[in-house]
Amino acid sequence: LPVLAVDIGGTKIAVAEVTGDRIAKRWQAPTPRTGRGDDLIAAIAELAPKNGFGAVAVATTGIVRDGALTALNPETLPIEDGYPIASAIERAFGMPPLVVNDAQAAAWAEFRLGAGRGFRNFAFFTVSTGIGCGLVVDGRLESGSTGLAGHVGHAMSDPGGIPCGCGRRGCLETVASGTALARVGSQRLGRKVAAPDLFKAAAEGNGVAAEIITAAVVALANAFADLTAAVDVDCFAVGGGVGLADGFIEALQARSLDLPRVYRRPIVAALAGADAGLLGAAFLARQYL
Ligand code: BMX
Ligand code: ZN
Repeated sequence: LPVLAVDIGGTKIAVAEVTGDRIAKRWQAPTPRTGRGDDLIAAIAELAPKNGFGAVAVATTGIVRDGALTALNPETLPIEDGYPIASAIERAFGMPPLVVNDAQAAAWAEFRLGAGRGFRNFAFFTVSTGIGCGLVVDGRLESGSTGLAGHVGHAMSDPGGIPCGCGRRGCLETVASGTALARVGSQRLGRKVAAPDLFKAAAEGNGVAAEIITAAVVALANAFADLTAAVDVDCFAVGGGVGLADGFIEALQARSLDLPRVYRRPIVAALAGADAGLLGAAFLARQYL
């Protein structure tokens, strides 16, 4: 039987039927940003077929610990602290799901059959509403004892920077996420822009837009180097709406060439693209449920 896979992001929810290594069917809707976990479940129930599945797998933005979901950055996804997502999904679909952080799930999919295949240490980054990261070390997916492993979007990027929703200041996510690009872009261009508008403006020759994107690229390249120093990452794969925007990965690669050789590692696009979280959650469900 296929796996019902769900990916809850800060901007959209995707639901898919996963058969073997493939997505057979896929549905998508905007994430209800109401601050209530029950509204997420209702949105998922509306998208997904109710039966015909062998397992349910959920990848979600936020910290997942013992089947409960907490936002590290409530600006990326507003939700009650410790929302019991596993039991809510079980009530809606009649079976206990596997629940995992979205970037951790995507890292696992890329490691198993995508850009991370064959490496010993591998990192996946999603540059999206927030910045997520999943780490595979010595061939094992790291989640940590509290689910926090890989939350490199909250590594220090700018000590004098703005407060982050996580409670620190100047996190990578406040500099280089889609949310950050939209905020800084709107300020500096003097009109409301979303991240895609900023990329369009840069492509059309707007120097301010290009400068903002470069600052994000520099911050990410430095975070990659820090992580390489910490766990000797063999390869980085990048996904997410901003990460997969035209020219973004090329800019990261170019920037990494400015680093001392010891920190330079391959940077590639996530092969499963936007579906890596769905596939990774489905694989983990088959492995562990
Ligand atoms: C945030 C954090 C991570 C997540 C990352 C990418 C929350 C709600 N989320 O750093 O858990 O992996 O964003 O999330 O604190 P996305 O919504 O951009 O995919
Ligand atoms: Zn933070």
